[in-house]
Amino acid sequence: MDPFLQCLRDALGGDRVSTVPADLATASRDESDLPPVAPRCVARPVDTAGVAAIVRACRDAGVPLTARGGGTSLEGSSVPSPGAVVLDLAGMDRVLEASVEERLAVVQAGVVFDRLNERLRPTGLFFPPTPGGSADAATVGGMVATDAGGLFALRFGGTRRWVRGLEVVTGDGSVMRTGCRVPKASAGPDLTHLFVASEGTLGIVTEVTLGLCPVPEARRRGGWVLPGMPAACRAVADLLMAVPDLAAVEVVDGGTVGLFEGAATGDARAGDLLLVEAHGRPAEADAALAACLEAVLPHGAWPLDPAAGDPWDLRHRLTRAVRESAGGAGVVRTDAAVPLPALPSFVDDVLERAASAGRRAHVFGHAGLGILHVLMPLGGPGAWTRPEALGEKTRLCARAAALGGTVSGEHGIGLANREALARGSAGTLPWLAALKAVFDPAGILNPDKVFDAGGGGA
Ligand code: LAC
Ligand code: ZN
Repeated sequence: MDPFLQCLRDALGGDRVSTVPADLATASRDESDLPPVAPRCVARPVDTAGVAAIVRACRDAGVPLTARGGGTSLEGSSVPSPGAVVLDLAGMDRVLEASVEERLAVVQAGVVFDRLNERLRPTGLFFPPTPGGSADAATVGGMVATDAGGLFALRFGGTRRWVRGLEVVTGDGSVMRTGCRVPKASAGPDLTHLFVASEGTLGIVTEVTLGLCPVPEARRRGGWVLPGMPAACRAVADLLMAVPDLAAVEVVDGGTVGLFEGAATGDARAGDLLLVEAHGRPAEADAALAACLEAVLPHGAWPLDPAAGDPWDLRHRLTRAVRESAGGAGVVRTDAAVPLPALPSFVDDVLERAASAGRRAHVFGHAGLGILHVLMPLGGPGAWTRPEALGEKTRLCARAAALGGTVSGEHGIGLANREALARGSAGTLPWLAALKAVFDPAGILNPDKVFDAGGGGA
């Protein structure tokens, strides 16, 4: 028996460390289309002491460690580092506390987003960020690790805004608690949020103290067809002037809508969608929707056919639908964000270039935040070659950064965005690397992610 594996088994119990091929295969990939990397083993701790024991064993042996929540990363954050132990946190899924008075929950990192909100339902509170298409699998720990956003991040912010405190195991195996239970603190620099979006490179989040929000009394949804994606994007600033606290403003290009059989949008010119959701008291939400209608009409909006099905249901299924349309060949994607005034021309340029090259680009996203998902399928009709798609991704990320936006609005850096980060943030990377050395002196925590600009990435 490999002495390192024996050491992990001694720490956790034999049945909590697997080298079974099926387990290694599951842990070798995430929802990105990056090549799988089989880990050395999968460790399944049930408590913080178990996590700390695994971290210390990896530190002593110099073995990399990749933490895994729901495995829903789209950018390779949870693809194992070569030779890594995968630390599967799915077994740490308890809701330890929910306080209505304090509007907070204390949860273990492995609790799934949808399960948490189901558990919270009787309290009348919820944890708002809603990751598009993966709310049924994404874990709170993974959401913290990437500062996951989603459809309602426009009104409620991303995960970061709701994190009041953390329990973290750092790379030397120490257990640290950061933050507090109250919503506001001025007690020195903010260590809690240093770990948000760090993708398991600075520490392993084991417990999260989350602020919660009252469930809105009423939710009203509106949707229109717009004459082109640039027009849909131009309407966004007017919508947000009319109703600054809209919960969601989404756009979906007509080509992507067309992937759904029967998803007619009520007009032969069926096309580009602009979707909004307003929250509040019933009268407020109604008034918000009326104001939205007034704001979009001058942009040429016409109503959706109510018989054509729920566009929000379609919205949640876009990522998976595009993946299916690629027939297993994979998808290269971006989630770059640009300032709102640049959004119409950014979108126009993406679609124009794809059309003139005879390629299929699927463009949708959280337009209210300037976050755009551009998906380039590597199979099916209008497929891109991988080098072409990666070239276009590089160009779009550089353009977004040059416009004052960012290379990742919500999915994180992982493997697939690290070169773009390195190019766009050259001045800050040495400081980030210095921070990594403080929290992870042996360099074992997900070492090839975020900071390491070398090698490939797709
Ligand atoms: C979405 C995910 C992919 O917005 O971020 O659907
Ligand atoms: Zn998204």
